[in-house]
Amino acid sequence: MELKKRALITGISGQDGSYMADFLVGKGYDVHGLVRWSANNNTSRIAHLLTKNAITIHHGDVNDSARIEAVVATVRPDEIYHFAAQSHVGVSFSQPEYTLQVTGLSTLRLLEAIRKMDSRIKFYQASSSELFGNMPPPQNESTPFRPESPYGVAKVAAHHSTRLYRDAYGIFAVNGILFNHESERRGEEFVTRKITVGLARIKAGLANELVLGNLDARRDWGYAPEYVEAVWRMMHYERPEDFVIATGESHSVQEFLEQAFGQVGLNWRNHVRADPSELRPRDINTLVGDTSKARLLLGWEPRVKFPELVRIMVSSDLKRFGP
Ligand code: NAP
Ligand code: G4F
Repeated sequence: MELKKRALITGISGQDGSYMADFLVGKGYDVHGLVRWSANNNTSRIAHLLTKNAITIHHGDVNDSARIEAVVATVRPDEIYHFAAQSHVGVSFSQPEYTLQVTGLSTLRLLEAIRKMDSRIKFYQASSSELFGNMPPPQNESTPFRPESPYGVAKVAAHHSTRLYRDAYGIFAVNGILFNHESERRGEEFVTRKITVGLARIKAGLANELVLGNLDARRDWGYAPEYVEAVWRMMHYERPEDFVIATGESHSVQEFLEQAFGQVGLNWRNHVRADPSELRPRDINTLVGDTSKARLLLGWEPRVKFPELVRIMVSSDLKRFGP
């Protein structure tokens, strides 16, 4: 009988970690997750898995090397999916050092644990289109990095650490350069979810306005559950390589507003106030991913496109706040 594969997911309580857990449980994996301890419940996105005892939780912070090594030694995973991060780009400007610690150095800590303990453990690094900054679109695996935020700088360090440990120690370590991906589980401080929650609150009479920053920024927004499947496919490709994952389309924040408010018959201009307090010292104008490599080598294609993504998120939040 073949033994179950064992995976360790850091950031399992976040958007991507929770979808990765769903996906791997569905594939029959023995799934373990790292969760930072909190006196308050921070596991709402994985509650459905916890109640079924479908996953095992280990408490720990990715800033704590000793704890990371202990968890890796206890779990002895075949695969590590490293999603834990301070993942908010705006917050990284006010907390740059902390972001570099959590988002940058945590990758090195995990890679060191693998190198010391068992270099056969496969490693996934949640790399990001933030690496590219304002390099001209479309961006692909050959586009140079020029990050425009402390978060982007931290992700560049993590990206190169992953590549270096692959080259230097032969570890199966891959970077998934994922463009923005959203869902009904997206954190409420990211612009798409801020819009759909804000809209649902306005519709329910709980708020009058929604305050946003740069409405001209263009992003390549995909649907998160599809992206974790791409992640799994790159972890099972014949060689460890880096892949861009995106939809190949970009839309502005204003287009997201038009689409979301339009779906419930409201005019966004009557409800949205753009405020300089929400602007960042630097921002990225346009991200559009070129996924030719992932299509060819992984056979991966995005299915949910922009209007459908907005519809999924709007209808989920309308249900949550509605009558
Ligand atoms: P998310 O929802 O913000 O999830 C981040 C996770 O990291 C949460 O589970 C959080 O735990 C955990 N975490 C934060 N600091 C930690 C610490 N010090 N120790 C242990 N755990 C910690 O992010 P996401 O959208 O799922 O993204 C997942 C990863 O992909 C991140 O690395 C992000 O930077 C990267 N990424 C995301 C996108 C995107 O569009 N979503 C695109 C490219 C790359 P709590 O629940 O306790 O906060
Ligand atoms: O939703 P956002 O905060 O996402 P951002 O900065 O693109 O970062 C996300 O995607 C990255 C991949 O490219 C990930 F690596 C990262 O972890 C994160 O998941 O902002 C999108 C755009 C920005 O241009 C921002 O300035 O929306 C603009 N925006 C306008 N008003 C706003 C707001 N962003 C936020 N969060 N809140 C606003 O009120």
